[in-house]
Amino acid sequence: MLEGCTPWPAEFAERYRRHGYWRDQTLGDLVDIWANAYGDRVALISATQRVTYVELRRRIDRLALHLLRLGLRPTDRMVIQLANVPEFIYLYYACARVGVLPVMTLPPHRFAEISYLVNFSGAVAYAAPAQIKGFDYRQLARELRQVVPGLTHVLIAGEAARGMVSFDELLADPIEEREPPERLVAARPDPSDVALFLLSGGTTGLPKLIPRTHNDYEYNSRASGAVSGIGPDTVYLVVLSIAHNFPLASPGLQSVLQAGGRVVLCDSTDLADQFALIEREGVTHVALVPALAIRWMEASTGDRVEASRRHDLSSLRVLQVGGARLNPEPAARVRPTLGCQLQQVFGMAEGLLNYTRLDDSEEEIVQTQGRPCSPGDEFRIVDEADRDVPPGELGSLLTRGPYTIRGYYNVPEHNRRAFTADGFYRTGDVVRLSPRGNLIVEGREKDLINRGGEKISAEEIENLILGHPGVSNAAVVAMPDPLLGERTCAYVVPKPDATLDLAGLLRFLEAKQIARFKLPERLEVVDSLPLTTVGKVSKKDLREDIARKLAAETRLAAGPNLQPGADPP
Ligand code: OOB
Repeated sequence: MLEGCTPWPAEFAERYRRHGYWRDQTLGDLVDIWANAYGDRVALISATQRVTYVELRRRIDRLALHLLRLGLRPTDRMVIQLANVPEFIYLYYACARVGVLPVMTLPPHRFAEISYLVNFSGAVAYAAPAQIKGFDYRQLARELRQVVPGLTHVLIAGEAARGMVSFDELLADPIEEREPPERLVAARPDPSDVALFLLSGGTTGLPKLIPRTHNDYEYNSRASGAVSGIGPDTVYLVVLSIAHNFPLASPGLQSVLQAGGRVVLCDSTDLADQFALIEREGVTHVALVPALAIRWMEASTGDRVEASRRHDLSSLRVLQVGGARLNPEPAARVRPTLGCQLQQVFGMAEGLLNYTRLDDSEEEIVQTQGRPCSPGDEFRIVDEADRDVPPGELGSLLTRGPYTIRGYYNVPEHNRRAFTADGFYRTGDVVRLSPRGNLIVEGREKDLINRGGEKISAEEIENLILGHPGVSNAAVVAMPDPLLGERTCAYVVPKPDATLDLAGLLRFLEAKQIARFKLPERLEVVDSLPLTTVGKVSKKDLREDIARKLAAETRLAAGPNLQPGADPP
């Protein structure tokens, strides 16, 4: 196992193999298995490409040989920041074939996040688009190289700049005619070793890396596919960022390829484009965060539907919603408005995946976040002293199993807090059990903002705000939002004589080059921060304060006549 990663104890590994959870196949082996089993069936569809399983293997192998030729070696790390394009899939499996370890990042990440991840992972390679919406990733690559001389390889989807390599160039060069294919056999990694790193939701100041092995990640998608109705006739639309665990492997594109289905990549945030793809390709399955699911429902109901969005969505069978809590009210509207079945997904990049089952009762599907997808998953719901709470009562969720990590990469101190002595991961989620044994997510203990499924570490943003010359103290909390569920609110105590407004704070934070979704959307300037009895900032008080203020503002905006029963503001 790669240094800095925690393996499963031998008796667990033995058990996971005995039960058939782990098959000792690499993610790269899958590419061969798929090509042999599914041949000329269509595997992948994007705006510009239709690729069969055999062609998929050809492109992946070609890219894998090029990675070796460029000098990349097993366990080398590559930070990947690609959008929903075919190159992502080629590269992910090419890396898996030769043991190069992708570090999965998101297109909105900027210099601050990417440079940290390149450094922390010791990456020697970076893969990115040329540009998206006016942001030039080649410029980011140049800036990275100035601070990380070890960043030897830059791969660009689109037009490369000097000193960078373009995917088009590599994919057009038939290297397999010059290099013996045995090179790939020789480079095959150990299935029990790390295959990729996912990013953690982030509860501390700096993001942590989640090492996922070939064995566990293959099972992750296989077990997920089995409870999601994924089969050879599945047409799966990827609209969320492809590097997220949810669309990647939970069940995601990986389980669809395992089953011989079709993956349709959508790189547009425009609903009309998304709906047009559903109609054109006959999409059956899609994974969304609650905010996007709600937008889809609004766009397809009643008279408000614009002509451009009037598309036939009748091929949709399963709408998977996860990443943040979906309230029962929108959950109940999925079938009437979109005409398909809802499946709630409560998952985490660290492992455990809960799904409502397709044959659960409507009530269970609307009211709960499902149950673990593998019989090998273990979970406990515990009180502050790690004692099991009685069934049905609230507690924090602990878990371990055949696809749940035993430790983050290279953070031994943090791991002692994030895992129990017997290897359970402390999810930080507060849950209870429904009478039928499904989990209901009621809240969380971890200090983050879940902005429509995108996780923001409060501590990370607080540390940045504290660097502002006019700030004496700061706390960042979630404020309720009807669409995104939560947005970020910053409480700031200015230094004497300093004045501060949101625009000024944002200018300061933007200069730090962080992803825009992390920027606070409201600033509350206060004289002091409320403290708990032990002298820590009371985020609970702050969350209640901002929720109260927002509720009062909403009432005011609605006007007294519209809210006859409401309390006076
Ligand atoms: C998914 O993964 P992450 O790693 O971005 O975030 C995990 C956390 C969970 O611990 C929980 O706090 C929250 O996101 N969460 C949910 C939820 N799904 C995730 N909270 C309430 N209801 C849900 N349905 O978000 C993720 C990974 C794989 C599949 C789906 C989601």
